[in-house]
Amino acid sequence: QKQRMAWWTDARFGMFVHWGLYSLAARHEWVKNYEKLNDQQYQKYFDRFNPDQFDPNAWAKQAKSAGMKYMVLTTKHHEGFCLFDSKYTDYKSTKTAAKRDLVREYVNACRNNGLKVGFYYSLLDWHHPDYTVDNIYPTRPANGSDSAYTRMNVGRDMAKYRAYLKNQITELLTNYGKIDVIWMDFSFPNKNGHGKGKDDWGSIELIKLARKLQPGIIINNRLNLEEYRDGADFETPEQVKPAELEKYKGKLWETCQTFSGSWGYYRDENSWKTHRQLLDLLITSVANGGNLILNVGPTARGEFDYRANRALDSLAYWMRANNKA
Ligand code: FUL
Repeated sequence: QKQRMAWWTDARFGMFVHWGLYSLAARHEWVKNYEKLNDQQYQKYFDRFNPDQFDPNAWAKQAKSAGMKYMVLTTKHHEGFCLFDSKYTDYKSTKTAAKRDLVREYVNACRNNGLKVGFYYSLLDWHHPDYTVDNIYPTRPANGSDSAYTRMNVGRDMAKYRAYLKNQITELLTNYGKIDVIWMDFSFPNKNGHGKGKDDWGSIELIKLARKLQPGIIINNRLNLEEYRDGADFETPEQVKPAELEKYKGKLWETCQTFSGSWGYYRDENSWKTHRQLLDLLITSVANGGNLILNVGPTARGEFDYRANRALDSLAYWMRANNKA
């Protein structure tokens, strides 16, 4: 493990990219859940997905000049939409006006710019017909009663959904060459008996599969295993304040952080961290022996928002100013 983690520990700084149909709504990647939208109401984002400004090379260049050494892109987020050409669904970018495998272009852009390649993949899926309705499903029963859940779940089959997970992880880790990081998201406690855990995902098998297909791959800890070290490589403290990072000292960890509150593009969110705060996060992470993965939520058209570009430019400026090598 130590050897496998060497480049990652050395890298210290990466870029997360949350991009999907929710970018069209421009008000949070959980919009389907927060606004309890059904598939039909959400369909308009699929119908209008047409990222005419998508240029992963520009993303990678921005990451690189800000001093980042790797990128992790949402190949599929909770909404279920795939940015890659999967054989197992039509809910994918190749079936939209984009008509392209966006993951492939992203992978090439990372490699061309000397960045390590990471895939985020959501275990949750608010679109797949076999995925059972649970306590964070967007259109769950209002009264939360067991019988209402049972009624909604007629015809849904998690065993089939688990096969889908395996098939897609296989595609992602077979069709795109060497993949450096896989970030599977996420587990949550079985609240009211309607939550999902490691047996629902088939976590142990997924980790084994990933290791078999990509022996050098680095895996995060969100598969709800008893012991995250049973196959997972690093902890993922999310949105923690710099002052709290000290408690992770001595572990392998990567804190994931947003510029503002949401991960997906949120046009009207005004809680952006200052450039000074971002720098503080980076320095504090490194000082406590961890990594920082800073997130960008590109717009529906595929560009970085001007505020994201300005923040990345400020980091790039600091990197250049302090690079005495
Ligand atoms: C969370 C997700 O629910 C968020 O949308 C985001 O992907 C973050 C990195 O992980 O658990």
